[in-house]
Amino acid sequence: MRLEILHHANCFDGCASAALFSRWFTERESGPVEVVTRPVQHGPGPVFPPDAFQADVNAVVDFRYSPSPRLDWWFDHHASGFPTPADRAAFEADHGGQKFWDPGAPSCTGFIARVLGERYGWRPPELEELIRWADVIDAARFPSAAMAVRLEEPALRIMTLLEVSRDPALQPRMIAALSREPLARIAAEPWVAEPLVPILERHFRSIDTVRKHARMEGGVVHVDLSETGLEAANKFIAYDLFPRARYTVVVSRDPKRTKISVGSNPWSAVPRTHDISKICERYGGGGHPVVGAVSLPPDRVDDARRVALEILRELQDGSEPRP
Ligand SMILES: [Mn+2]
Repeated sequence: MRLEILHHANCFDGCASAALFSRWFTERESGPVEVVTRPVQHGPGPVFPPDAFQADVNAVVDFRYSPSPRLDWWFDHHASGFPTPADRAAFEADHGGQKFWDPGAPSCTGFIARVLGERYGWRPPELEELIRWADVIDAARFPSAAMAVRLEEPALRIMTLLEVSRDPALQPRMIAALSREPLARIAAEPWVAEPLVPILERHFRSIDTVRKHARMEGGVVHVDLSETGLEAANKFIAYDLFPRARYTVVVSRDPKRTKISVGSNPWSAVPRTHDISKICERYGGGGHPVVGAVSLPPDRVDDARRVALEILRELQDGSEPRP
């Protein structure tokens, strides 16, 4: 039997979700299961590859819903899990008991663990560490910005490699490892530790780049990385540099898209008053109440800057959240 899992790409929670689900599924099946995992990325237009949902069993985890009749299992926790009202209606009308959505869950991994525990009595004690870290990472519940910037814990090193690496072999290999090995052992493997050396060097250099291009206005840190050659930066650097910031708005660019990333400072003394997924949805993006993003084609940097400025003004002190 062939199981294909589509998961949120370059994301610790997406990969951990695929690891957890594949572990449960293969333990439950009596015969051999060939597990194939495929990363999928948010973006403008159709997001599922045309040849998706062709396996014997098809699953989507930590990623948006598809009304395809060939989708067998679905778990997601994104507030923007349904691209259209018709998708939402198709989900509501599905009573097969294999599609699950909880926008309040801190991570999709934790959500899958809860559902499989409650429904099937499945509790894998050796994967508790993975589930706990997915909750910490995906909900940005780090005890400090410094921890999220120093990247010393094995889970945070794995997170960094998954977010940055463009090696197509990495995510399937990592998912297989996450489904059965402790995080410290995985992080010490040469195929993880070696590619991380230049990535961590770049990360520590990127702190300087962010410092140079960041400014804080009205409690919002605005960073424009589009001309720096830096495709992305750890989102907590800004909060480590500006502990009093409430929000960040970052413009970045890679060969495939221009992106506006919006975040709220989890350590802010002043509570968050805006729903970031709602703001991003107005520009065709999405995410969670605490963090979200808008993607545009790579040549629309000027539009991205304009969108970033509009979001910046909306988030600044003294401006009221829009209804
Ligand atoms: Mn997630």
